[in-house]
Amino acid sequence: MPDNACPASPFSRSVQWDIFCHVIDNFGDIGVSWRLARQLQHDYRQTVRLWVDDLNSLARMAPQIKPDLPRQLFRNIEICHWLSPFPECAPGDVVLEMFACTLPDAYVMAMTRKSRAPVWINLDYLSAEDWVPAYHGLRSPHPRLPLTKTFFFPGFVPGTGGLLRENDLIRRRADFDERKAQQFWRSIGAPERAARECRVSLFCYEHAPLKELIAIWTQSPTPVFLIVPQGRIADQVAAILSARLAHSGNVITSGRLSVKIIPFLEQTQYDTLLWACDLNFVRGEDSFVRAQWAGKPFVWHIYPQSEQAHWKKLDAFLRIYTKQMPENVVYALRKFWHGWNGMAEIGPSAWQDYRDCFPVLEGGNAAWRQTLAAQHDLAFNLVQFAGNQL
Ligand code: TRH
Repeated sequence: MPDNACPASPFSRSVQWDIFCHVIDNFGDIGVSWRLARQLQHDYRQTVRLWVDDLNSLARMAPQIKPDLPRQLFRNIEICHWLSPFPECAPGDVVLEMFACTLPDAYVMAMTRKSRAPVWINLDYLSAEDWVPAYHGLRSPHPRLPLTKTFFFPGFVPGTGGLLRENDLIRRRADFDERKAQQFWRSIGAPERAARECRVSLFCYEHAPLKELIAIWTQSPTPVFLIVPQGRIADQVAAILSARLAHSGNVITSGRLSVKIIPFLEQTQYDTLLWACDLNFVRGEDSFVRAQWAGKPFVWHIYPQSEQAHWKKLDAFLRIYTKQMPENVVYALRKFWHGWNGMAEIGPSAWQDYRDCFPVLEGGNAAWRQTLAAQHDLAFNLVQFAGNQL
């Protein structure tokens, strides 16, 4: 609970939240839902029920969860398998539909029967585009029923819903020192760092120019140690290097490049990986935000959209993120990010120029993180908004 919580504030009350998550693909929908559920419960003491239609995806990042149970309590969150037909249940005080998933009809009807209509929020995808503040908070009355939905847009600038950031995140990140990093490397069976090694985490989509970058790294003047969580990308990396197996534990070496495939980590552990590496390749939404809190140089592989709409989104983010950075750094960073996202060629000079910027980038990232941390976080904004309506 924030320090400024007083008895009349929205933060002094615990209300019941129902979060609905429909897993479309990948891990982003459930990744954001699970992180938000944990923070609402832990930092704001809200009562949280999370409805998920694919518990296997959740179990990948929280292995204690049993995908075959219709209901279970974990970390004080009630996790329910969202099945059809939807079971009869009393709706919560706040109903959060993640990324415009369609709520079950029976549940919406039950919402209308409550003596006080629940606060109904749609949490949308993250974007750095200029239109976001104007759309954040817009209300949409239901065409037939006495219910109103509010659109919440996460974002990077004031006037948006903000970003997920646990109350203790900045402190825990600051406390993460070399000793903790070494402990982490031991815990995942990674070797000690070699001199001048660049340690890189890799999480991206299959269409990334992996082959090109692997060829560059193989010939790199300094060693590159790549860590890849198990999955399709690990298989692809192993195939490019003609290694037969992409087991977790494998270390594959080719020229100056070594690759270690690790198990898909628990969500909290994934943060630690981002803190410990020198460079993080991230994607989608949640890992992208976590890389910004980690503060290390990062490369975003944006989720692809039709007609290359995502390129505009990528440039919108680059504009605000690099605003205070020196021109040569902006140039090198844009060139590399564009290359990684298929907007330009990616060659050895793009890598080397980008790599040379790391010392300056660490400073730029710290300043960027400070700007973001000066704003309220997404869970705070949601609790405040919902509490003020109830
Ligand atoms: O998996 P994603 O590509 O998710 C995407 C995006 O959210 C996209 O915007 C959305 O439209 C699409 O899904 C449906 O990338 P993202 O958002 O980074 O989510 C990955 C989650 O997986 C994140 O919460 C971190 C977590 N993770 C782990 O817990 N352990 C791991 O080892 C790894 C690699 C990731």
